Amino acid sequence: MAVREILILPDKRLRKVSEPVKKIDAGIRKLVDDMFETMYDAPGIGLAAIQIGTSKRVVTMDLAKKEEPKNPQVFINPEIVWSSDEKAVYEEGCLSIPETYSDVERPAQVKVKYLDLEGEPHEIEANGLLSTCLQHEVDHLNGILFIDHLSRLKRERIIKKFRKVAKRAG
Ligand code: K1U
Ligand code: ZN
Repeated sequence: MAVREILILPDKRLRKVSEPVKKIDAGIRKLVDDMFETMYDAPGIGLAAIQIGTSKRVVTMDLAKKEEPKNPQVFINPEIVWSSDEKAVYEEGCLSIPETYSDVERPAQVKVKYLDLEGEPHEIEANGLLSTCLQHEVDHLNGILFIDHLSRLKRERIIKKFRKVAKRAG
């Protein structure tokens, strides 16, 4: 297991559409281990494989509160198959856009199809933080960042700030 480097805006790889997983093999299991190690180290509540530079449709998540036991969840090839008309607003953050938080409006409920690490298919209906986090992570798999849901002005301000930071860092 290894803590991997998290890609930061404006890294172009964050805009790639990730490839479906065809076979859950040792490489995918190692990727998932590294993703959990990286997510817990950050710390974060979710991570998409592309955030550590691997363009595969794999998501890790743990929404357990500090006082609760860990609840690691893996979603392979997650697909949103239904979204509610009802909307919900949640303040989102992103490990690839550090220290930046903004209210984002998304469908309140979603149904998501995915495979677990054994390749077994599942379908869940999510609401609350699970719904928000799943939508945020599926967006990552499609090259979409939460700032794309903000006004152009807010988005461009954030991108400009991160371009400057990247330029200073060389
Ligand atoms: O995908 C990511 O960048 C991870 C992101 C997930 C997320 C957070 C909030 C709303 C939607 C999706 C994060 O984990 S940001 C960090 C964070 O929210 C957090 C970190 C430590 C404790 C509690 C929350
Ligand atoms: Zn994110």
